[in-house]
Amino acid sequence: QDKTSIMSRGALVVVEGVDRCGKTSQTLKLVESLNKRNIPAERMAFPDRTTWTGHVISKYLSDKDCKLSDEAIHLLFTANRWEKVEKIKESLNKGVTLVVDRYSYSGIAFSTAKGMNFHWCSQPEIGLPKPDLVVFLNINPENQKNRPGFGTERYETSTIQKKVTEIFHGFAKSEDNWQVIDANQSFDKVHSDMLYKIEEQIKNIANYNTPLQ
Ligand code: DGP
Ligand code: NA
Ligand code: NA
Repeated sequence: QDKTSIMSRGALVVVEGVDRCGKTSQTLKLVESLNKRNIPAERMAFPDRTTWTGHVISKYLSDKDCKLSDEAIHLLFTANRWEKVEKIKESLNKGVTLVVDRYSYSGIAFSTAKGMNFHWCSQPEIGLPKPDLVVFLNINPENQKNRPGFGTERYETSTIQKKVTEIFHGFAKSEDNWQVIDANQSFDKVHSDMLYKIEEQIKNIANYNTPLQ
């Protein structure tokens, strides 16, 4: 049998959570562990600050005098994801699993947290590849406070983060692809919990030949 016909596509795995929940180090470690197990995997992060839209987003986040309307910046964050769709599909079709640090859910949650309309915010996300699995790193506010402090970027305030947490909990209830991980545990325990969920997902895709939505 032709090798390509039995090769399964990669899994699209998104990791969500508030700032300082450990997403960056966990996503890096996950890719390392998957590769060690001979599962091809790559990390991706949104916003990608290296692209043209990413430059504007980075400026907006770091400079409070950067005046953009809420709608304009919301659409730029979304465009930053749309820029990567071809690359996402290409990787998955090659059999590479993608571990993505933030996605549409952050897009909707952070904008809704500042008072924008949830429905309006969701519309431009329609049509982006649907993640097979969203891992929500759920950390309680006391533990978030004890981790190295907030930087100076916009949104790094406890009011915003608290609202974002509530919106993420809403997704965890309403979306069928969400899994909640207790991010208050040790780094290694959080890692092994995440790895277990991801491997389970990869097996499912291989067994049932699940198409990407
Ligand atoms: P990060 O590089 O992951 O720390 O993200 C930068 C900040 O931007 C962080 O506070 C979360 C926020 N953010 C990430 N994605 C989006 C998005 O799509 N829309 C909005 N409004 N904020 C986002
Ligand atoms: Na941040
Ligand atoms: Na990050």
